[in-house]
Amino acid sequence: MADFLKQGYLHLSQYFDKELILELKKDFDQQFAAKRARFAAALGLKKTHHYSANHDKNRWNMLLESDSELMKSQFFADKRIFEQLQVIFAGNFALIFISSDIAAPNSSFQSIHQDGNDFAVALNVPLVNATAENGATQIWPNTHIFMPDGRFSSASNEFSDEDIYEIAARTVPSYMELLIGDATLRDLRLIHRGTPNHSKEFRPYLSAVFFPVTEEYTPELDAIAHAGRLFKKMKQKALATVSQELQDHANAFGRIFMLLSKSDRVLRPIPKSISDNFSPEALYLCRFAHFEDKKLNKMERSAEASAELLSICENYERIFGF
Ligand SMILES: O=C(O)CCC(=O)C(=O)O
Ligand SMILES: [Fe+2]
Repeated sequence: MADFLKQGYLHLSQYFDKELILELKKDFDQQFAAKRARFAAALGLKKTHHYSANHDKNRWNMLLESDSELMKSQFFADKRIFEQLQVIFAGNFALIFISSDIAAPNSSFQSIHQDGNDFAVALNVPLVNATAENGATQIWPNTHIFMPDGRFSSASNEFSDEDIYEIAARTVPSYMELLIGDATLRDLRLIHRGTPNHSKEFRPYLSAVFFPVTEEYTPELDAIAHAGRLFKKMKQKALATVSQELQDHANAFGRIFMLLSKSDRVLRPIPKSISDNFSPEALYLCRFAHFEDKKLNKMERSAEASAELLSICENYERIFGF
């Protein structure tokens, strides 16, 4: 724990059962192959290949399906990790993204970045051994905060791109090298970048992302439905015009939409067969998700949160010319 607060990440060595991770990889591989096939079909490509991707050059980001072994496993609600998160957040928090990051063969260095200026924590679980050879993420330890006294703070840090390059030049990065069974907790403010995958296989990390929650309400259902339709239209237009810029805008909108909804499961409700077996920790973490089991959809809605979401929708409607 002290390591997490000081370095901005915590390496959990041989934490998950290796057999479990290999089982989860089978499910992941199916979901990912289906996603690439959908993507290729939308682009009119005859077959899927490594050179098309939805995120960055040869890099993918994929939300995990709700009706899947990955969800059933509740890997994101491991009891000991949950207890660590309770200490780290020291208040309410929620699981907002149940996702994955994939470096495909021939990925390149990303620009050095933070995933956000605001404090949040990602749980990364590699589904293969991740090495400098196959694109393990590079991180700059202790860059999540840059206070003169070096003490942990969960305040936002408003680094500009120039700040990031300057800070990165002052400290030495390390590769997030992980074996199957390992996991990492990573402060999203930590400066990092994806690196080239020189191997012939994909390098997937499961990425569960937890955010602090100060208000226990979300936008109203009609605002969420409107944003959901808009998001779909944006992705269609980005694909149809093969525009990286529109793709980036659509990705950014999706992220804001799900952050304001406090769950990426508003577009992919969790089936009853899955939630019936959810632990108390999983139910707490996913309390803003939409569930097939109506009695679990009990969060408060707020007109103010709807107005915020709808005004962001209007901005993006302008960008996309809808
Ligand atoms: O998958 C990786 O290695 C890192 C990707 C990443 O940092 C990002 O896309 O924000
Ligand atoms: Fe990142």
